[in-house]
Amino acid sequence: MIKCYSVFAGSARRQRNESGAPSDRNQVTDLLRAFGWDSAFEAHYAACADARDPSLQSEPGRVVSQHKGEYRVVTARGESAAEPAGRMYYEDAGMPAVGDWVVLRGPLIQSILPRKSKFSRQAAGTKTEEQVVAANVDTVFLVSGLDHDFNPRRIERFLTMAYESRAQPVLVLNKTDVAGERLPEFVRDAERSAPGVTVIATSAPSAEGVEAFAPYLLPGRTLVLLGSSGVGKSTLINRMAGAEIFETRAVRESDSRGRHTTTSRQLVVLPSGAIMLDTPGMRELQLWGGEEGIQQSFEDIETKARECFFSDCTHGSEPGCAIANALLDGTIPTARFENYLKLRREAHRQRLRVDQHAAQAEKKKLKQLFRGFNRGKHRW
Ligand SMILES: Nc1nc2c(ncn2[C@@H]2O[C@H](COP(=O)(O)OP(=O)(O)OP(=O)(O)O)[C@@H](O)[C@H]2O)c(=O)[nH]1
Ligand SMILES: [Mg+2]
Ligand SMILES: [Zn+2]
Repeated sequence: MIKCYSVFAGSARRQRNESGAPSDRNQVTDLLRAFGWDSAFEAHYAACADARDPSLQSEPGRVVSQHKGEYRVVTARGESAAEPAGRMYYEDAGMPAVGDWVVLRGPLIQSILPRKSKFSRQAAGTKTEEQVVAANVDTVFLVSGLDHDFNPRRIERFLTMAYESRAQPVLVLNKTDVAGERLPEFVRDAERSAPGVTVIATSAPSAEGVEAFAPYLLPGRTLVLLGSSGVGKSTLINRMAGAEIFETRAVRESDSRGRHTTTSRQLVVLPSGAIMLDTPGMRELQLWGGEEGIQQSFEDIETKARECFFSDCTHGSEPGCAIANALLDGTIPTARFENYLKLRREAHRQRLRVDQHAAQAEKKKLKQLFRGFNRGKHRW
């Protein structure tokens, strides 16, 4: 894969003097700014203990890629390898993710600066564990392919998680060239699954519709493309970059399934100055949190439910049920309402699991504290 940093890596090298220290503070700030550094992160960094102690020689950096525990970060010195400091593994604050601004001492990541947004999911496996897919993102593009991939229920799930992330969601319907006459139907279904959300329709190989990305491709803004494997995420980024920076591979013809061509998450700076994160395809996403996201992604349903005659209406056979009326006249598609209930149940169960997990961790911690105190009791 060809890297897109070359412009910045070069300027980073120019900024280094003999000792490897940045030579010009403004230039350095420019480099960090190219990766999205702003006054809010600067304030977070200035407030952290590491930064206040000059003897520690800490510096801020952004995680630009992560692959099987290997991190790459960009600091004022350019791009280099980094790894979390040992204590990060057993502290409860979580591990760095791509897009994070972190505090480094040498190659060791000491801490994560507060995030302005994070797109999370329940990690694969049985453990109750958060996986941050992308951090500090401004706009999340949720990409669907207008072939076998298109699924309004999946759009609703992704949208819920995008709202939960606090980034701005935009829907991308790619492969308009294969949609044929069904295009208006796809667009209508997508709009019903994502009320009020901007929908961009594109055909990546010919770059048709790709100009609609322009208002988002602003310098210093961080963008991410999410969607199933094979929907054309990397192809779209290549069109935006005007160069083949990411590898792409044909989907399986029988069912349009992708071949998981992109295998790691990576931030690149596009010629427009926007910072783009390509991600491996994700088909199934289990919620992490989600209760707030649901309120936003299903605002139409939540608003309608407030019109029911009874405030505790179960939307069954009660008289004056606004939801039942909306389902009957098709204002709210039945499958959408079912998905809303399903996601609410999933978010609720997930919260219970997280609470239980936190309670168990707290119990363990208290047990250790009591044991420690009892062991050292004779000394007090
Ligand atoms: N017909 C058509 N094919 C497209 C379009 N966009 C992408 N493709 C093709 O779809 C295949 C998969 O594209 P990729 O860009 O690799 O898909 P991806 O979403 O990055 O897939 P992963 O990296 O596996 O997650 C490639 O053969 C692309 O040429 C489109 O708009 N129309
Ligand atoms: Mg890809
Ligand atoms: Zn009701």
